Amino acid sequence: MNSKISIIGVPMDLGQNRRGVDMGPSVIRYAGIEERLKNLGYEVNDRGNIDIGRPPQLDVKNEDNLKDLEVVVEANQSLEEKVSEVIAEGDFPLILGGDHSIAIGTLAGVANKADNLGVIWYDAHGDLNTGETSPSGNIHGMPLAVSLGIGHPLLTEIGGYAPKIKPENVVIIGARSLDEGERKLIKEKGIKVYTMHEIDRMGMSKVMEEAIEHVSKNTDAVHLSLDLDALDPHDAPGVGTPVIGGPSYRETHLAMEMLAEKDIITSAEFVEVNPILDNKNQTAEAAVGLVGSLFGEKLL
Ligand code: 6HN
Ligand code: MN
Ligand code: MN
Ligand code: MN
Repeated sequence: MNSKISIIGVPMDLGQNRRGVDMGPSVIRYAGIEERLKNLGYEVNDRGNIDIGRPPQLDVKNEDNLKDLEVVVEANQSLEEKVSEVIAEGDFPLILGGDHSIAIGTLAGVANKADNLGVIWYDAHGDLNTGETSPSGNIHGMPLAVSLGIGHPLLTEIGGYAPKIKPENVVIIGARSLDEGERKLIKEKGIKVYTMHEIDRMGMSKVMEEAIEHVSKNTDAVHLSLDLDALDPHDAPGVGTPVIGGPSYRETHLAMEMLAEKDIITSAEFVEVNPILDNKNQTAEAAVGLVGSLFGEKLL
Protein backbone atom coordinates (compact mmCIF):
# COMPACT_ATOMS: atom_id res chain seq x y z
CA MET A 1 0.00 0.00 0.00
CA ASN A 2 1.11 3.55 -0.78
CA SER A 3 2.53 5.07 2.43
CA LYS A 4 1.18 8.56 1.69
CA ILE A 5 -2.56 9.22 1.89
CA SER A 6 -4.32 12.44 0.91
CA ILE A 7 -7.82 12.98 2.28
CA ILE A 8 -10.28 15.03 0.23
CA GLY A 9 -13.67 15.97 1.71
CA VAL A 10 -16.64 16.53 -0.59
CA PRO A 11 -19.58 18.09 1.30
CA MET A 12 -22.08 17.35 -1.45
CA ASP A 13 -25.78 16.84 -0.74
CA LEU A 14 -27.32 17.88 -4.07
CA GLY A 15 -27.21 14.41 -5.64
CA GLN A 16 -30.23 13.40 -3.52
CA ASN A 17 -32.88 15.05 -1.35
CA ARG A 18 -32.02 14.21 2.28
CA ARG A 19 -30.18 17.23 3.66
CA GLY A 20 -27.30 16.55 6.06
CA VAL A 21 -25.05 14.26 4.03
CA ASP A 22 -22.95 17.36 3.29
CA MET A 23 -21.71 17.02 6.90
CA GLY A 24 -20.33 13.54 6.14
CA PRO A 25 -16.68 14.61 5.75
CA SER A 26 -16.78 16.51 9.07
CA VAL A 27 -18.20 13.65 11.10
CA ILE A 28 -15.84 11.09 9.57
CA ARG A 29 -12.96 13.38 10.53
CA TYR A 30 -14.49 13.78 14.00
CA ALA A 31 -14.62 9.98 14.31
CA GLY A 32 -10.81 10.02 14.06
CA ILE A 33 -9.86 8.97 10.55
CA GLU A 34 -6.54 10.82 10.49
CA GLU A 35 -5.37 9.46 13.85
CA ARG A 36 -6.38 5.95 12.84
CA LEU A 37 -4.28 6.09 9.68
CA LYS A 38 -1.31 7.75 11.36
CA ASN A 39 -1.30 5.02 14.00
CA LEU A 40 -0.91 2.51 11.18
CA GLY A 41 2.23 4.35 10.05
CA TYR A 42 0.83 6.33 7.13
CA GLU A 43 1.73 9.88 6.30
CA VAL A 44 -1.63 11.66 6.08
CA ASN A 45 -2.30 14.94 4.31
CA ASP A 46 -5.83 16.29 4.85
CA ARG A 47 -6.42 18.61 1.90
CA GLY A 48 -9.70 19.99 3.25
CA ASN A 49 -12.97 20.16 1.35
CA ILE A 50 -14.00 20.82 -2.24
CA ASP A 51 -16.21 23.92 -2.53
CA ILE A 52 -19.79 23.09 -3.42
CA GLY A 53 -22.03 25.76 -4.91
CA ARG A 54 -25.70 26.17 -4.07
CA PRO A 55 -28.46 26.33 -6.70
CA PRO A 56 -31.09 29.07 -6.22
CA GLN A 57 -33.71 26.40 -5.51
CA LEU A 58 -33.03 22.86 -4.29
CA ASP A 59 -34.26 19.59 -5.80
CA VAL A 60 -35.52 21.06 -9.05
CA LYS A 61 -35.51 18.53 -11.90
CA ASN A 62 -34.53 19.81 -15.32
CA GLU A 63 -36.16 18.62 -18.54
CA ASP A 64 -33.85 15.57 -18.52
CA ASN A 65 -35.01 14.42 -15.05
CA LEU A 66 -31.73 15.51 -13.42
CA LYS A 67 -31.78 17.46 -10.14
CA ASP A 68 -29.34 20.33 -9.63
CA LEU A 69 -27.28 19.20 -12.64
CA GLU A 70 -25.11 22.32 -13.08
CA VAL A 71 -23.87 22.46 -9.49
CA VAL A 72 -23.23 18.71 -9.38
CA VAL A 73 -21.20 19.01 -12.60
CA GLU A 74 -19.15 21.94 -11.29
CA ALA A 75 -18.30 20.25 -8.00
CA ASN A 76 -17.29 17.03 -9.76
CA GLN A 77 -15.07 18.98 -12.11
CA SER A 78 -13.23 20.51 -9.12
CA LEU A 79 -13.00 17.07 -7.51
CA GLU A 80 -11.56 15.57 -10.71
CA GLU A 81 -8.83 18.22 -10.68
CA LYS A 82 -8.02 17.69 -7.01
CA VAL A 83 -7.86 13.90 -7.37
CA SER A 84 -5.60 14.21 -10.43
CA GLU A 85 -3.30 16.53 -8.46
CA VAL A 86 -3.08 14.08 -5.54
CA ILE A 87 -2.23 11.18 -7.86
CA ALA A 88 0.36 13.25 -9.71
CA GLU A 89 2.03 13.90 -6.35
CA GLY A 90 2.17 10.17 -5.70
CA ASP A 91 -0.40 10.02 -2.88
CA PHE A 92 -3.28 7.59 -2.35
CA PRO A 93 -6.53 9.57 -2.80
CA LEU A 94 -9.05 8.89 -0.01
CA ILE A 95 -12.30 10.74 -0.68
CA LEU A 96 -14.96 11.39 1.96
CA GLY A 97 -18.57 12.10 0.92
CA GLY A 98 -21.00 13.57 0.57
CA ASP A 99 -23.56 11.73 -1.48
CA HIS A 100 -22.52 9.16 -4.09
CA SER A 101 -22.76 11.58 -7.05
CA ILE A 102 -19.16 12.53 -6.15
CA ALA A 103 -17.92 9.20 -7.52
CA ILE A 104 -18.26 10.82 -10.95
CA GLY A 105 -15.45 13.27 -10.17
CA THR A 106 -13.39 10.75 -8.23
CA LEU A 107 -13.42 8.24 -11.07
CA ALA A 108 -12.72 10.96 -13.65
CA GLY A 109 -9.55 11.84 -11.73
CA VAL A 110 -8.49 8.28 -10.99
CA ALA A 111 -9.17 6.73 -14.42
CA ASN A 112 -7.16 9.49 -16.09
CA LYS A 113 -3.96 7.97 -14.74
CA ALA A 114 -4.85 4.30 -15.29
CA ASP A 115 -5.04 2.45 -18.59
CA ASN A 116 -7.56 -0.03 -17.24
CA LEU A 117 -9.23 0.86 -13.98
CA GLY A 118 -10.96 -1.83 -11.93
CA VAL A 119 -13.85 -0.75 -9.69
CA ILE A 120 -15.41 -2.37 -6.64
CA TRP A 121 -18.85 -0.82 -6.08
CA TYR A 122 -19.90 -1.84 -2.56
CA ASP A 123 -23.49 -0.62 -2.34
CA ALA A 124 -27.12 -1.62 -1.67
CA HIS A 125 -27.85 -0.01 -5.04
CA GLY A 126 -26.47 -0.27 -8.56
CA ASP A 127 -26.19 3.50 -9.16
CA LEU A 128 -26.71 2.64 -12.83
CA ASN A 129 -29.62 4.96 -13.61
CA THR A 130 -29.80 7.70 -16.21
CA GLY A 131 -32.23 10.60 -16.46
CA GLU A 132 -34.41 8.31 -18.57
CA THR A 133 -34.53 5.37 -16.13
CA SER A 134 -34.28 7.15 -12.75
CA PRO A 135 -37.38 7.01 -10.56
CA SER A 136 -36.11 9.99 -8.52
CA GLY A 137 -34.02 12.29 -10.73
CA ASN A 138 -31.32 12.03 -8.03
CA ILE A 139 -27.85 12.01 -9.55
CA HIS A 140 -26.43 9.89 -6.68
CA GLY A 141 -28.31 6.98 -8.31
CA MET A 142 -26.35 7.47 -11.56
CA PRO A 143 -22.54 7.67 -11.01
CA LEU A 144 -21.67 4.12 -12.10
CA ALA A 145 -23.63 4.51 -15.36
CA VAL A 146 -22.01 7.92 -15.93
CA SER A 147 -18.52 6.46 -15.43
CA LEU A 148 -19.34 3.77 -18.01
CA GLY A 149 -20.10 6.65 -20.40
CA ILE A 150 -23.89 6.35 -20.15
CA GLY A 151 -25.93 9.43 -19.27
CA HIS A 152 -26.04 13.19 -19.77
CA PRO A 153 -22.94 14.43 -21.68
CA LEU A 154 -22.27 17.14 -19.08
CA LEU A 155 -21.76 14.30 -16.60
CA THR A 156 -20.07 11.68 -18.80
CA GLU A 157 -17.59 14.25 -20.20
CA ILE A 158 -16.27 15.48 -16.84
CA GLY A 159 -12.48 15.50 -17.08
CA GLY A 160 -12.78 15.84 -20.85
CA TYR A 161 -13.00 12.13 -21.76
CA ALA A 162 -15.43 9.22 -21.69
CA PRO A 163 -15.90 6.47 -20.70
CA LYS A 164 -13.81 6.24 -17.54
CA ILE A 165 -14.22 2.51 -17.01
CA LYS A 166 -15.17 -0.67 -18.87
CA PRO A 167 -18.09 -2.85 -17.75
CA GLU A 168 -15.91 -5.98 -17.57
CA ASN A 169 -13.67 -4.31 -14.97
CA VAL A 170 -16.52 -3.52 -12.55
CA VAL A 171 -17.95 -5.58 -9.73
CA ILE A 172 -20.97 -4.60 -7.63
CA ILE A 173 -21.22 -6.12 -4.14
CA GLY A 174 -24.17 -6.00 -1.73
CA ALA A 175 -26.91 -5.01 -4.18
CA ARG A 176 -30.50 -5.52 -3.02
CA SER A 177 -32.35 -2.60 -4.59
CA LEU A 178 -32.11 -2.34 -8.37
CA ASP A 179 -34.46 -0.40 -10.63
CA GLU A 180 -35.83 -1.82 -13.86
CA GLY A 181 -33.47 0.18 -16.10
CA GLU A 182 -30.50 -0.79 -13.94
CA ARG A 183 -31.27 -4.51 -14.27
CA LYS A 184 -31.49 -4.09 -18.01
CA LEU A 185 -28.13 -2.33 -18.16
CA ILE A 186 -26.47 -4.99 -15.98
CA LYS A 187 -27.61 -7.71 -18.40
CA GLU A 188 -26.82 -5.71 -21.51
CA LYS A 189 -23.27 -4.86 -20.36
CA GLY A 190 -22.60 -8.14 -18.56
CA ILE A 191 -21.64 -6.40 -15.32
CA LYS A 192 -20.59 -8.76 -12.52
CA VAL A 193 -22.93 -8.38 -9.53
CA TYR A 194 -22.86 -10.15 -6.18
CA THR A 195 -26.31 -9.44 -4.77
CA MET A 196 -27.27 -10.35 -1.20
CA HIS A 197 -28.41 -13.68 -2.62
CA GLU A 198 -24.85 -14.61 -3.59
CA ILE A 199 -23.42 -13.22 -0.34
CA ASP A 200 -25.88 -15.39 1.63
CA ARG A 201 -25.17 -18.51 -0.41
CA MET A 202 -21.43 -18.24 -0.88
CA GLY A 203 -20.42 -16.23 2.17
CA MET A 204 -18.52 -12.95 2.04
CA SER A 205 -15.14 -14.63 1.98
CA LYS A 206 -15.78 -16.52 -1.27
CA VAL A 207 -17.51 -13.49 -2.80
CA MET A 208 -14.47 -11.34 -2.09
CA GLU A 209 -12.05 -13.94 -3.46
CA GLU A 210 -13.94 -13.97 -6.74
CA ALA A 211 -14.48 -10.21 -6.81
CA ILE A 212 -10.79 -9.50 -6.24
CA GLU A 213 -9.86 -11.93 -9.01
CA HIS A 214 -12.40 -10.25 -11.31
CA VAL A 215 -11.25 -6.65 -10.84
CA SER A 216 -7.54 -7.35 -10.84
CA LYS A 217 -7.43 -9.60 -13.93
CA ASN A 218 -6.84 -7.03 -16.66
CA THR A 219 -6.39 -3.83 -14.67
CA ASP A 220 -3.52 -1.63 -13.56
CA ALA A 221 -5.34 0.14 -10.68
CA VAL A 222 -8.43 -0.63 -8.58
CA HIS A 223 -10.82 1.86 -6.99
CA LEU A 224 -13.08 1.05 -4.04
CA SER A 225 -16.34 3.02 -3.92
CA LEU A 226 -18.00 2.19 -0.62
CA ASP A 227 -21.52 3.47 -0.01
CA LEU A 228 -22.31 3.10 3.70
CA ASP A 229 -25.88 2.14 2.78
CA ALA A 230 -24.42 -1.17 1.60
CA LEU A 231 -24.25 -2.16 5.26
CA ASP A 232 -27.36 -3.35 7.03
CA PRO A 233 -29.16 -0.30 8.49
CA HIS A 234 -28.76 -1.91 11.90
CA ASP A 235 -25.00 -1.29 11.64
CA ALA A 236 -25.14 1.91 9.55
CA PRO A 237 -28.37 3.82 10.27
CA GLY A 238 -27.03 7.23 9.19
CA VAL A 239 -27.72 7.01 5.45
CA GLY A 240 -30.34 8.63 3.23
CA THR A 241 -31.50 5.55 1.32
CA PRO A 242 -31.33 2.58 3.73
CA VAL A 243 -32.37 -0.89 2.56
CA ILE A 244 -32.88 -3.73 5.04
CA GLY A 245 -31.07 -7.04 4.66
CA GLY A 246 -27.48 -5.95 4.04
CA PRO A 247 -24.09 -7.32 5.04
CA SER A 248 -23.14 -6.70 8.65
CA TYR A 249 -20.30 -4.51 9.88
CA ARG A 250 -18.33 -7.71 10.54
CA GLU A 251 -18.80 -9.06 7.01
CA THR A 252 -17.83 -5.71 5.53
CA HIS A 253 -14.85 -5.59 7.83
CA LEU A 254 -13.75 -8.98 6.48
CA ALA A 255 -14.17 -7.68 2.92
CA MET A 256 -11.85 -4.75 3.74
CA GLU A 257 -9.30 -7.05 5.38
CA MET A 258 -9.23 -9.27 2.31
CA LEU A 259 -8.63 -6.22 0.11
CA ALA A 260 -5.78 -5.20 2.42
CA GLU A 261 -4.27 -8.69 2.24
CA LYS A 262 -4.22 -8.66 -1.56
CA ASP A 263 -3.06 -5.05 -1.59
CA ILE A 264 -4.95 -4.19 -4.79
CA ILE A 265 -6.72 -0.93 -3.89
CA THR A 266 -5.11 2.25 -5.25
CA SER A 267 -7.87 4.78 -4.43
CA ALA A 268 -11.03 4.75 -2.31
CA GLU A 269 -14.08 6.73 -1.31
CA PHE A 270 -16.51 6.39 1.60
CA VAL A 271 -19.85 8.06 0.92
CA GLU A 272 -23.42 8.73 2.06
CA VAL A 273 -22.79 9.24 5.81
CA ASN A 274 -25.60 11.52 7.02
CA PRO A 275 -25.21 12.51 10.70
CA ILE A 276 -28.76 13.92 10.93
CA LEU A 277 -30.11 10.41 10.35
CA ASP A 278 -27.43 8.70 12.44
CA ASN A 279 -27.37 7.29 15.93
CA LYS A 280 -24.54 8.99 17.90
CA ASN A 281 -22.15 9.05 14.94
CA GLN A 282 -22.32 5.24 14.67
CA THR A 283 -22.15 5.28 10.86
CA ALA A 284 -19.12 7.60 10.73
CA GLU A 285 -17.41 5.39 13.30
CA ALA A 286 -18.22 2.33 11.19
CA ALA A 287 -16.69 4.11 8.18
CA VAL A 288 -13.49 4.83 10.12
CA GLY A 289 -13.31 1.23 11.33
CA LEU A 290 -13.62 0.03 7.74
CA VAL A 291 -10.95 2.47 6.59
CA GLY A 292 -8.69 1.05 9.29
CA SER A 293 -9.11 -2.51 8.07
CA LEU A 294 -8.75 -1.47 4.41
CA PHE A 295 -5.38 0.05 5.30
CA GLY A 296 -4.13 -3.05 7.08
CA GLU A 297 -5.15 -2.72 10.73
CA LYS A 298 -4.82 -6.03 12.59
CA LEU A 299 -5.83 -7.17 16.05
CA LEU A 300 -2.61 -9.08 16.64
N1 6HN B 1 -27.13 5.77 -3.62
N2 6HN B 1 -32.07 3.66 -7.27
C1 6HN B 1 -32.56 4.78 -6.51
C2 6HN B 1 -32.54 6.04 -7.36
O1 6HN B 1 -33.15 7.05 -6.95
O2 6HN B 1 -31.94 6.04 -8.43
C3 6HN B 1 -31.74 4.98 -5.23
C4 6HN B 1 -30.34 5.41 -5.49
C5 6HN B 1 -29.45 5.44 -4.27
C6 6HN B 1 -28.09 5.93 -4.63
O3 6HN B 1 -27.42 5.26 -2.54
O4 6HN B 1 -25.94 6.15 -3.82
MN1 MN C 1 -7.93 5.65 -18.46
MN1 MN D 1 -26.60 3.10 -2.09
MN1 MN E 1 -24.48 4.49 -3.97
